[in-house]
Amino acid sequence: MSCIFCKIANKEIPAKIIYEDEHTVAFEDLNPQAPVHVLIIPKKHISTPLDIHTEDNALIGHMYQVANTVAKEKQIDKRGFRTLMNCNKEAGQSVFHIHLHVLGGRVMMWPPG
Ligand code: DGP
Repeated sequence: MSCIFCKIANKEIPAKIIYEDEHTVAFEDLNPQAPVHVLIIPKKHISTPLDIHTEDNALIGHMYQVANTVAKEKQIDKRGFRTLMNCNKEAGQSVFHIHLHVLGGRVMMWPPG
């Protein structure tokens, strides 16, 4: 398995893990785009958002609950934060294991560009 985020989930390569449970891992982004930039991944390998199927509905909902936990822990919940998942090349997906970005700690621009 050559997927870098599977390796992080399996502790084969290091990451600053800030939350973990049976189904997900949350860790600091290596190249942060905001004062808070955390990635939430499922332990299950899913390549892109297009590969999310009905059986994953609870897992994806759970990832958003984890995002809320992370936002509260990082104290950006009341100020506001952005969650996003890029899909394929034109959206900027560079790691093909789905990940929910949690960004905060500064004003977010819109449109995102
Ligand atoms: P995306 O462009 O949506 O696929 O986001 C991928 C993010 O993953 C990007 O913000 C940088 C981050 N990233 C890539 N490789 C690593 C890594 O090995 N460790 C950590 N912590 N983050 C990584």
